Amino acid sequence: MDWIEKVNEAVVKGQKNEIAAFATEAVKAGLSASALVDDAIIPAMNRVSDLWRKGEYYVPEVMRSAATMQTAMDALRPHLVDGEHGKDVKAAIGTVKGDLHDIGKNLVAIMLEGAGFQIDNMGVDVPPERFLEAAENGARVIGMSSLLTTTMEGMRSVIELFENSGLRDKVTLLVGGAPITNEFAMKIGADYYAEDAAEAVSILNKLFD
Ligand code: B1M
Repeated sequence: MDWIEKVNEAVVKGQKNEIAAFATEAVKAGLSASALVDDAIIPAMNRVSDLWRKGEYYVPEVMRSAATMQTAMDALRPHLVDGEHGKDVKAAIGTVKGDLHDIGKNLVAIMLEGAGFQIDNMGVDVPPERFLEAAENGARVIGMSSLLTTTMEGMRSVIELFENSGLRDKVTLLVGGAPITNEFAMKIGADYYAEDAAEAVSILNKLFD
């Protein structure tokens, strides 16, 4: 089994205790950290998302793989900094006010980080003002996640705040989460809707290459 396959399998299976050693050994063996992210880690998380959608993975498996991916990214970060992967684009991402779901949002954050974006992961239950503050501090992408029909309207409040602040044209507003649709995203005035983390990466990569 080569290193790409080994790291990919470890993320899919959630081998959190082994992954840092695998990633470090792979870099020592001559693989670039960016190749590991692009060819092993991101495809692994896409596989995890597929398994989740098919009902073959449940929340604990998804969380285990997400934690494994986070550990791999932590181990690879020193090798990615200033590498060919780095983009000079800050992206701030958070789960909207009242909502505590963060597994999908963290997946999006980690995969954007893997794609070279500088991530400000603001966590969960993020008040609208905090999104604006992130833009004032230089974020050019504002990502909002919501998993509840009772909190998704909070995205509209964030966008209204941007519209009234003079900063609306300075940021790309991306929204996602299980109850969100493209129609809803357009209705509230977001720039983009992404169905999953891979689509979020693909949209932002096209905008900031
Ligand atoms: Co909650 N929960 N939950 N929950 N929970 C749901 C969302 C629910 C659908 C379950 C159900 O009833 N079938 C339901 C919502 C119903 C609705 O609103 N219509 C629900 C409910 C009701 C609740 C509570 C109210 C339950 C209660 O207390 N009575 C409560 C609310 C707490 C709160 O937020 N204030 C609650 C609590 C919880 C836990 C804390 C127990 C836990 C969260 C743990 C955590 O996140 N740390 C939890 C969980 C785990 C779930 C389910 C089972 C799984 C969510 C998940 O992590 N999915 C969920 C049921 C379900 O979805 N089938 C459910 C895996 C993850 C990879 O997918 O987050 O969809 P997802 O992310 C995807 C995409 O949506 C997208 O990319 C990811 C994939 O790549 N995406 C983005 C997400 N954000 C994006 C942002 C982007 C782009 C794409 O750009 C910025």
